[in-house]
Amino acid sequence: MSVDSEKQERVMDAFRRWGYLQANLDPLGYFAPLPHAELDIPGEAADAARRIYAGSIGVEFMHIPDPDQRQWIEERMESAEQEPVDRSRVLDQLVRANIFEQTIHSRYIGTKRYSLEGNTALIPLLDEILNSAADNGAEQAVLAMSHRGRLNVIINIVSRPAAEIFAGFEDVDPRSVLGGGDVKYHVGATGMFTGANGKQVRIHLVSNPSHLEAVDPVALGRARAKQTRIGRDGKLKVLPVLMHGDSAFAGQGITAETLNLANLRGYNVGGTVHIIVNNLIGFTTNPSDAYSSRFSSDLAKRLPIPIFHVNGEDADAVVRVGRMALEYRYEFGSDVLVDLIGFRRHGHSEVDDPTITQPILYRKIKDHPMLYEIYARNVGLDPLPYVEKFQAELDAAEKAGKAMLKKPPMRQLPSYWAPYHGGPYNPADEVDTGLAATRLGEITDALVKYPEDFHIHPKVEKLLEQRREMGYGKRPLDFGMTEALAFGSLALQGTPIRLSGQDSRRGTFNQRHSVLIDIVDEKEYVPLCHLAPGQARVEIYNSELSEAAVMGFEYGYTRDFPEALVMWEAQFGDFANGAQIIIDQFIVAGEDKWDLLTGLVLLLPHGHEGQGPEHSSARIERYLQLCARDNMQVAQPSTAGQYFHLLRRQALRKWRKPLICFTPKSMLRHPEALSPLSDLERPRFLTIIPDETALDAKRVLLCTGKIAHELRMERKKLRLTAPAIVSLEQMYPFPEDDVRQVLGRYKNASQFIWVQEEPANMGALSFVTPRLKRILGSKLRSIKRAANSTPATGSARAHELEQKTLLSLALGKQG
Ligand SMILES: Cc1ncc(C[n+]2csc(CCOP(=O)(O)OP(=O)(O)O)c2C)c(N)n1
Repeated sequence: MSVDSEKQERVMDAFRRWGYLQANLDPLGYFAPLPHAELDIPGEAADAARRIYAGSIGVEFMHIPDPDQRQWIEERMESAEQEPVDRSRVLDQLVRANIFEQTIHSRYIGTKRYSLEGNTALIPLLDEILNSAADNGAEQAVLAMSHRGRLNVIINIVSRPAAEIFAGFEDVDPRSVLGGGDVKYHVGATGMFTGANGKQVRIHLVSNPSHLEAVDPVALGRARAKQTRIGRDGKLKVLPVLMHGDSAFAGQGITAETLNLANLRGYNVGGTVHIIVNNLIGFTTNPSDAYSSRFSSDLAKRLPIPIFHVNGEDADAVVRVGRMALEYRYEFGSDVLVDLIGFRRHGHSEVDDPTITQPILYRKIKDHPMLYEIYARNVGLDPLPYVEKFQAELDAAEKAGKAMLKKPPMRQLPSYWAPYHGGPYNPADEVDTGLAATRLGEITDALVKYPEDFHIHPKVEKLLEQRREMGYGKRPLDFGMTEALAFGSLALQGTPIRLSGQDSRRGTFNQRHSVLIDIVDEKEYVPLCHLAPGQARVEIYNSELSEAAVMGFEYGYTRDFPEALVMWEAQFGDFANGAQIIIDQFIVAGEDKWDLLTGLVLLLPHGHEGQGPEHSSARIERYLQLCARDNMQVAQPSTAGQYFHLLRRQALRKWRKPLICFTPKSMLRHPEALSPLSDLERPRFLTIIPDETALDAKRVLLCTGKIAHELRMERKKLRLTAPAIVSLEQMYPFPEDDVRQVLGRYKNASQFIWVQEEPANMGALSFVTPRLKRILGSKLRSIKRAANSTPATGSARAHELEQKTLLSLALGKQG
């Protein structure tokens, strides 16, 4: 290399590294060029580099360690030949984006729509991304976004008829959604995008709640499920695109959790295209109060991915970035981020006055022309014919929308949902879940087998030997074994299994051992994947250490894999509240809000065992408070056999409802909770287990979970034959008929006592009390810990004392 070209290369390198800091990134001048000593270079070479790296595009990529990836960006950015842009198409889209907003603005004054104006280049950006995706083999795209510009995207990208949006504004059919439904800028939509190349991509815009960014992992879970269904080319054919707000992206922790999923084997989706629809404001808050770094996107630098900042008013540059971003995703299977920088023309919503908090900015914005006008002038096209054509389309759509008696759903569910239904519980949905002993023996053979040259850990070898005995009825079965038998039998019946959670492969409590690790070379062997040819897939993953993103991902997965048994497992149930938004906004309410079902299972270890306030309670009370209209199932199987039936029931019934399953910790292998093989042969899960040994008792103790076992042990220790101890295994839907029938068998009983180890303001007490009173009237009492602000004491000895008191209160004074 000559001295000159070496110097030129050094200059170029400085701009590759820092050029984005001086790029002309936003239409209203918020990002003043940041002085940078290394860029303070005079001369032609510097000017040329400046044009490339400090124009309307500023790209951050020098933090990417892989030289091939950096070089790819350099070549694309520095190439002398710019690929052509179809300016007529871009103008048409800008017109459509702008005129749609203006039309709604003028016809429905004072109605919220969360206008895209100021960032309408999002439409040509998405158009280019999807067009290029189709060129690269994409057949479907899963899109997620919040309120801003959503209606615009639904019309212009998802291609829903505008009449449907007008019908939403007219609120044509309020009775159909009384008490349910959702606002129009939250519901999802499906449609067919057609690119300039004539190719089509099926679009799924995911339904989402107000809670910003919560939909991110859900969309990725959906993409992963779709990709898995397709198989080998799945990642090619299904593209995930996540759109973020600038304040939300910087502020919401779930964005960090979601980014961290990118390269994990259980969650990879072949690269996500992220777009920050950046208007440099969040409601009334300026960026200086919303993020601690220069760019909202800075969080994304945790990944080795390129970040393209682009001035939203240079539509040609936006389109170019869209193409580069998409092709990068396909070239490297990597995430990529586009920071589309514009402004917000109106207040946060259209009923909000932004001049109160940003008076100078909004004086500037008031006189700022529409982007389509700027673009038409710059490229020398007359916008009028485009405007007139679209306006005529909208006028017709408005009439059609007003004429609609009922707002049509903006989406079609894929055909794989056809066999499943939600709605109220119907006993006719029940199916038998038991299996013959011979079949269980066959499955056991496959579960305990591993290759001959596999060096097994001696402890695991012993465990497998015990499991073999269990599977042949030579010793009672524990939870680890019945779970394996449930998974194995379902996989053999064609139900795919997916379980993820922290340390789920081995199991937090050393109980699962779904993956065997060779002690010589750490190779993995998963017996559940080698049961028989033609079996369904079994996937069990250790997740990242997050609750919200992983649970959201699994919820999303269920949305596109209804025939699979999909489970998210908490390390301890106490930690699930890190995902409270996913629980409240998606799992619990999705059916009522969006008519969308899920069969997701939450496995939540629960039980007071002296491990302190954060390792005791999965908060049964909270789930029960969220139950209404048969929206989900809440169960606590007290034996290994019950757990087997519950899991199989969830997969085999066609009723798709979330299952909140409280699972044991110390009881996983406890003799009291073990089951004989015959328990797996009986037909079904029992919603309530009677105490056959004490049918004459005068007092009946009713409980759920571990305390029933402890009471039984204590009763045995005290050599008592009463009281009766009945275990409620399913709390919701409350099995009133079964409870009535079981309790009715205790003819001599004059006292029924709900016994729980949780404090009075927690556990199932406040849920079961009115329901049991309906059956028992004034004969109902309760025994529990005193109400408290924390679920459990931090002292193991205090716990023991409390537990003893509970037991003796419940068992004392036999009447
Ligand atoms: C988790 C959450 N917290 C608070 C809100 C209330 N909220 C709605 S929009 C908004 C501002 C969003 O700003 P930004 O992410 O920049 O998107 P923009 O509206 O500017 O497009 C806030 C705080 C919310 N919807 N979700």
